[in-house]
Amino acid sequence: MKFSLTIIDKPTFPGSISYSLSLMMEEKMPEQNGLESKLRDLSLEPGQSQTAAAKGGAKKKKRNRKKNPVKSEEQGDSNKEDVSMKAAEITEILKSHQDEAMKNKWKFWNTQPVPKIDEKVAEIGKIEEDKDKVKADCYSLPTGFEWDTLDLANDAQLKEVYELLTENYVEDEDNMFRFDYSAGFLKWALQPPGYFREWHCGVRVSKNKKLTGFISAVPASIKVYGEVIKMVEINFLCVHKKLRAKRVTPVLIKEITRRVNQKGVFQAVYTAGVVLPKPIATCRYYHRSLNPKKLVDVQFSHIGRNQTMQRLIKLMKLPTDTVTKGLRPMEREDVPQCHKLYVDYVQKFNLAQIFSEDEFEHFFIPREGIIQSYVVEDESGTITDMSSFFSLPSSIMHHPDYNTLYAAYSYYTVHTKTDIVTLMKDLLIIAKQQGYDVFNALDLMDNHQFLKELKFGMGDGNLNYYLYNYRCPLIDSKKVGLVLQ
Ligand code: MYA
Repeated sequence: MKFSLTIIDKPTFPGSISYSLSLMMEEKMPEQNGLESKLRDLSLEPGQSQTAAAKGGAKKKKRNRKKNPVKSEEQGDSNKEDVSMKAAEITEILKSHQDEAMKNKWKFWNTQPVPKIDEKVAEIGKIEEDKDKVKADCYSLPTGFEWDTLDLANDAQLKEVYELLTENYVEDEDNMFRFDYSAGFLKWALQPPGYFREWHCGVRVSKNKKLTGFISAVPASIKVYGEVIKMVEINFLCVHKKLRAKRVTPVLIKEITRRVNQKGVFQAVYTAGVVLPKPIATCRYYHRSLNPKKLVDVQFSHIGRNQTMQRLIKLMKLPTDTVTKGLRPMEREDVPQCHKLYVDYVQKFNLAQIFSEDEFEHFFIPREGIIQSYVVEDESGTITDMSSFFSLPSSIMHHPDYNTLYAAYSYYTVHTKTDIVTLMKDLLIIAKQQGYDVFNALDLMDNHQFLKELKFGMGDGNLNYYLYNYRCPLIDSKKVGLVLQ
């Protein structure tokens, strides 16, 4: 399919990042890294800086995406019976990446406890033993930069993280869309039960305190095949556009690793659009148009050659009302039942998050504009099914009429009694009623059972799953039961 394997077609590996700057930042002076001039740029007033960053972004971008706002085909992959990605297929993708990946020196990643890009992994377990002694002081940053632990309970600091991400975070490869996680979303994702402030790790310009880098970790119990391991989820790695390709990333990763190790945790899970050493699973994005006219207008999707706008609108039209009896928003009292339903259900996957009841409540209780969860309650008061989606808009960067693409992202769906197609169709209807333009889903868990039937189109983005300091054989997308924000 045209959009499905763009990473193969255009493998813009981190290898295309300049290797002339080969040393870690701590090993190099800022002058050598070209950071001195970057520092001057970063002293600009916020407004000026934003414009400059936007200009920088106009250059053809490295394919450095995560759950990127990707363009989709409207009709879906209608000839495919099984839309999920198999281990054999993943191996195929990785094989085609191998040449590129072999060219890449992985100067940083080769120093880390992760499998080599071409390594065949058959065993399951830790790569390196837990450290007895963890470095007490922070990794050094070049002169002119300093670490800061962000306090997301402080609205001004939360706004700084929001602004860094909204101006510099993940874009599609044509620089048309950029994720616009809301401040409320960031608090939801980054302050679950048991979170540590120290794991909200920022880099500032010393002189004007401008936030120029960020990385985060939150605690999570992750089931990998048969074992449940206390890990962290790493997310929201971001380096200001003006500091790109200067080896800031390895320092951020080493520092967050140190801070996590200090709390006695030595494994992590993370996702990225880029291929790094070495994915344990690769999932693919699918998109269901809810507002096809806007999606075509903003070039998120395109009308096929034998298609007209009118026909497309008709094709994507949804009923106005849901049909599942007993479908309603999740409430606090539902948590014990839903939690059990969820934990029982995810056992069948090889990669899954085992939420505690508190964590479950935190992540699933509806929050307006952030997370929506629905349950199906039968006549006896038993919850039989649940489904949820989170709200992750993207900025539309250069459009005269539209600034924001409203996207709902499928989170977790557990179905025991209700047919999954019926349940998800109702979720699409709800998302449409709430004003979303598109409903996105990965081909993981049981999602392959509804994607085709409900007219999801295959996107051009893959999402790779990784473990840090833990190895395991490749996992089919159908056996992935983990959705990260
Ligand atoms: S994925 C989302 C990542 N963020 C974005 O895509 C936002 C927009 N882009 C940026 O902000 C920058 O381009 C980033 C790279 C920061 C991505 N994950 O500083 P550099 C390697 C890991 O010169 P830049 C998410 O949040 C690259 O291969 N490594 O590069 C999960 C090279 O290493 P090597 C990456 O382009 C994050 C080195 O960085 C990524 O200026 C999980 C170059 O550094 C990437 N997405 O900045 C992080 N992209 O020499 C890992 C490039 O080896 C966590 N690189 O090729 C590991 C677990 C840690 C905790 C462990 C606890 C126990």
